[in-house]
Amino acid sequence: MIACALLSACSAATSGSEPDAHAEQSAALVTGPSFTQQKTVLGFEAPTAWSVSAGTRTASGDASRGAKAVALAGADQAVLTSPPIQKLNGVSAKLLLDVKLPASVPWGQVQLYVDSPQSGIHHQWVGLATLQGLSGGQYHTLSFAVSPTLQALLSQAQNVVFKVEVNRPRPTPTAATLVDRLRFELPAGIPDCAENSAIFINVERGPAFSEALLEKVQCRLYDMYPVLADRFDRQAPTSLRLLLETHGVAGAGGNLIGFNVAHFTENPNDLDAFVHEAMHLMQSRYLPGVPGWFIEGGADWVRNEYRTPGTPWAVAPEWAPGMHYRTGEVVSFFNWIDAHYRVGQTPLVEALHFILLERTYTDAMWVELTGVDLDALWLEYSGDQAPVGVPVGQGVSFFQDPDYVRLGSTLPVGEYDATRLGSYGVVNDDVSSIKVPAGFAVTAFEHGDFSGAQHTFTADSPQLSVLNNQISSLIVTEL
Ligand SMILES: [Ca+2]
Ligand SMILES: [Ca+2]
Repeated sequence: MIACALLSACSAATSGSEPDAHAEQSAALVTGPSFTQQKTVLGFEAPTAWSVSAGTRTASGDASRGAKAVALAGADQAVLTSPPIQKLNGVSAKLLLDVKLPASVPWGQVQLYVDSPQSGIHHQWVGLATLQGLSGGQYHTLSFAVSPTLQALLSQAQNVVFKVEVNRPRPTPTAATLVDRLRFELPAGIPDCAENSAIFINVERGPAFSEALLEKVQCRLYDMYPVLADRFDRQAPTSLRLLLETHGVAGAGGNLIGFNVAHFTENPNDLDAFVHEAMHLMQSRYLPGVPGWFIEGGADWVRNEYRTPGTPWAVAPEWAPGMHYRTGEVVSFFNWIDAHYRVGQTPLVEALHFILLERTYTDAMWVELTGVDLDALWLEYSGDQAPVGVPVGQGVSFFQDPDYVRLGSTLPVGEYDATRLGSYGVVNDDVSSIKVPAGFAVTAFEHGDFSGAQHTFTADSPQLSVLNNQISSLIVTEL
């Protein structure tokens, strides 16, 4: 199943306030499977998770990669010890480490060890790299060869501990040596952002696309997919397929994300669309029957949470005519629910997400999570302005799918342009069946302003033979 993100991924609305970018959740140094642990630990993004044998180790913002490095001071010799990493990814023939000395040293070296007693690795020496001759004040990359035997062991090992032993004379007691970015060397052609990643992206090339932009696309996924997987689905796929395509905007399902090269060539700042698509992969295990608007709206909500500041995509800040939860634009609605009905609790999207991994969707879930039913929430959110339809049978009913499946709304006599239809929850260009009670008729139009192709329906139509998925305005009359 490919969840298409046409509506949400391509709406680059510039109006409205720009919500603060959500501070990315600090990656979990947790027990249990983690998509972000290796990157966080070996990238020294949580430097204090490493222990030190002598002197001090503090977090430094002077990083060679990411936001943080570890600063060692106060001892000529110190051993940094990592917390255990549950499962190593990307094991290769070379380990690399970045080191920055305060000044060049007459002697010194770094030695690397690995340890995983439960996997038969007992304080195994990996190698030594000299610090002698390196200039101070800048990062240098040290290299340690990993033997084929050790590679095989590490690929299977659990709870691997890294030890970095640093020996060098200190120019002054307070001058710090910075250590950052321990990683396995990546195969040629894989962007740096993939280092220490728990996922691997297979790019399936198609139409021509900028290589620089393709790397940015991959990096947005390498950065964000593991964060989303840790938060939303620890069982999410670890091997992704990235397809270059020529249609739509982007879509995702299973372990696949496709995107239209033309859209991203024209909108190179729309990379957060890949956060939306990555969320769709977290939603892949939903039981059937989840409304499409929640799948799209939930992915939009997540995209908004991790939004890149300064990019044009923005959510509508509040209800406005033309909006209905069924037609999209629900991020502010979800935030409003959190602020009014879930104070101090898990956000609604996150809570409902985990329920949907276990149970078939029902409208009663809104009552379960908020105490109020969905339409009542929507009405309150809109300040009692959201129009509501009439009961089925007292007007013409419009459904998104054939055979009267997925009711949009039942509309009384009146004229409904595109905006008004949207306010009632009738999704533009998606009506596929209509129920017309005796005494009613409806004239439907191709365009939103009562123009273009038109057709008058005077009886039930379980599968529209004209204007299927094309209706954008309509006039309901009583005969
Ligand atoms: Ca770092
Ligand atoms: Ca339809």
